[in-house]
Amino acid sequence: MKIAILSDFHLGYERFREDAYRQAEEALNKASQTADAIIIPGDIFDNRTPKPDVLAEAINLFRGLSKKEWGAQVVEFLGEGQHYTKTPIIAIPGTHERRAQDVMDPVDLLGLTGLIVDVSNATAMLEKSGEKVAIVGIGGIADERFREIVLKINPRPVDGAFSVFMFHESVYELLPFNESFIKLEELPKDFDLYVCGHIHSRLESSVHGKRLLIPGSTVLTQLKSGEQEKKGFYVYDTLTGKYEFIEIDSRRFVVLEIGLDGHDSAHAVELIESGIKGMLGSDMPIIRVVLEGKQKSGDMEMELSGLPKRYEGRALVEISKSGIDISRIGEANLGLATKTFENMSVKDYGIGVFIEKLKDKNVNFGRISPIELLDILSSEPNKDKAVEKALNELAA
Ligand SMILES: [Mn+2]
Repeated sequence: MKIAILSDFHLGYERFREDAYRQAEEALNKASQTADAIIIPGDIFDNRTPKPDVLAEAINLFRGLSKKEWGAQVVEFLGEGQHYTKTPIIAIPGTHERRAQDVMDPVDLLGLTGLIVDVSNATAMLEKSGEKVAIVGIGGIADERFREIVLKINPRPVDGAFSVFMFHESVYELLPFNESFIKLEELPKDFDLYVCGHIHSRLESSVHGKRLLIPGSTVLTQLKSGEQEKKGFYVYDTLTGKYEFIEIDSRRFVVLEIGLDGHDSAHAVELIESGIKGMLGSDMPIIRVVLEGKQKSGDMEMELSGLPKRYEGRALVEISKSGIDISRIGEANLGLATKTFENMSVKDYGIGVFIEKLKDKNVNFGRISPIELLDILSSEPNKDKAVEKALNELAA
């Protein structure tokens, strides 16, 4: 049986809403042409309570596929919930869709429509000409609780079937930021294949001597340098153990690293602009400019804030100042009236103060940096919404 593994569509992701839809559509269509079944390890939606028009996007994506003649069919369902279709599109909710237990999440809802089969804490048995494949799923949950859930549920492969364990979690060896992440050796044993979502870059590893495949997201969300590769999905053949990564036509993303050391602000702005111009094309790329080091003199805050607007329609430009040297923040306590941070913008000064405060409070960041957190908090004019967004990111 050929199984396509597609993940993290993030439908409704505000910033790149059309990309999220179009790239999910392309991945699903391509997958349906090459595979007998599709499995989706989480984050179909960007939000746990998507608006009706986002739900409509998902319904539109899956409705056509449910009418297709598939190589495999769902023949049995075990565990929590039930299935309402034989169409072999099997999914779990991810961390972005997670809601309290016994409360409907949007993947439950898709399951109810009979467009997909939700295997959160359940197993779907697929069959194709006598060959059986079991998809055993655990829905996305806070990283620190996953270990306990695995022990409690104790997912097991199914005798006589090629068994796939599908989950949506941070794994310590792949993201060594936090001791609370599950380790590869702690994942349930004896499965034939392991499939994980959550991580937005494509990764391959092994668990208990078997393959672990992480296809990455179909849409760009984190703007990390590892996301510059083409997006796509895996197709795994259960009979041969062979698999391939199939690329989709995803929007181009480039990270431009610009060192500020020794440059005055006028020269630095010139460097940034010529870098951006070198990356332009007819495809309207997303360009993240990462500034590093310490500029010699001058303030370029004004020029920088005008850049995204200047390239509107030609590129989506984002400026990251997280690499700027703010080592002199300590001295800045002397106050705004002194000259000790004349080369530093008020925002950079603010970032320094923010980081110090967070350090005092021993905040556990998980996967996002203090600068990213500050960006989230300052991107939203409504205070409550900003806090909600930040908490969602911290929990993601
Ligand atoms: Mn995700």
